Amino acid sequence: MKIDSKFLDLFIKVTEKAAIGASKFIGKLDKIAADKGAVDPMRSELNKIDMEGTVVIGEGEMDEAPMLYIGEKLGTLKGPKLDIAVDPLEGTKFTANNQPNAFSVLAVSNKGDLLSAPDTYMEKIAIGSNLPKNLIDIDFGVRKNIELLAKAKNKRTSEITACVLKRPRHDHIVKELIKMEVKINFISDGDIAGVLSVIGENAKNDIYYSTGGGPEGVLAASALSCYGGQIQGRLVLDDKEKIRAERLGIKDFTKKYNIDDMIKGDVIFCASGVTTGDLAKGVKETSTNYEVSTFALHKSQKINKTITNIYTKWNRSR
Ligand code: VTB
Repeated sequence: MKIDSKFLDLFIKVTEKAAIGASKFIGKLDKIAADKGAVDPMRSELNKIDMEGTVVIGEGEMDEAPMLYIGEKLGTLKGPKLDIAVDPLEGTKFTANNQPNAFSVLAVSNKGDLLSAPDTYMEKIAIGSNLPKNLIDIDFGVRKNIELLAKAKNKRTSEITACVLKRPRHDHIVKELIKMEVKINFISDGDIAGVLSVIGENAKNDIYYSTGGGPEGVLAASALSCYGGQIQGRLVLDDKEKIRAERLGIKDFTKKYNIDDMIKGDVIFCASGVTTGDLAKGVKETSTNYEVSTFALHKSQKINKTITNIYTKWNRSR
């Protein structure tokens, strides 16, 4: 079932408002305030939409009951049943420190079509479009995956570029990549943009290879699925996290999720820039306006656009 095309612009407005909210905290060295700056407008904008929305990926789980918790109902409750994954501010650190690549992001599917991933780590490997289905596999290990990818892309392994989240937990991956003379592009944070760097004609990277957040994995998968890209993810769960995962309906803790396991049908993806980055320009503030750019995808409608809108600031003197 397709999501009605009228929803795309409504969801773009949601991430736009969240990005503007967060932009007020750029360079203020306060991650928590920046996040809240995005969460409040995102939530109130989502609640204006005629839908029966449910948060499947959000700011936390029910027992903590933050705003936009997993299970929270959103919208006017007059309309289709939609599942919503949100990351009101991907890159709280980037925003607080006035660094590139912070954005507000969400993904929307019909009910039941998005994996509800707990806020735990997820091993992730991702590649772009026009490659054989299920070409690579986490369990193959770095060497085999790079060899398979190079062969499928008709390149030498030394011509492959890999994006890696810079963390000590990835030292073994980096060691193997260096041995194979793979070019590495490190990112310090923000692996939604990292995963999405494998898509497009002039993709910056051939593969993303790291362990980051589970929710970020599903959000990135939403965009990848609009391009025919591929991702495989496996949750990394300790005993406490297994209990949380179980509450979200996850039974097989070692399951490797391919893209079709994370995103089952139609999907909308919107990312509005807070600071300028690979996906969208940052919010530009003037004395009267906010100019905000959004990268938006709607799978069934084959929509892939970057749109810039201007919001007039509320005039307090009136
Ligand atoms: C990951 C990644 C995110 O934070 O969750 C990371 O998916 C946290 O990793 O994109 P560490 O615990 O190793 O710091 C981000 O980079 C930003 O939210």
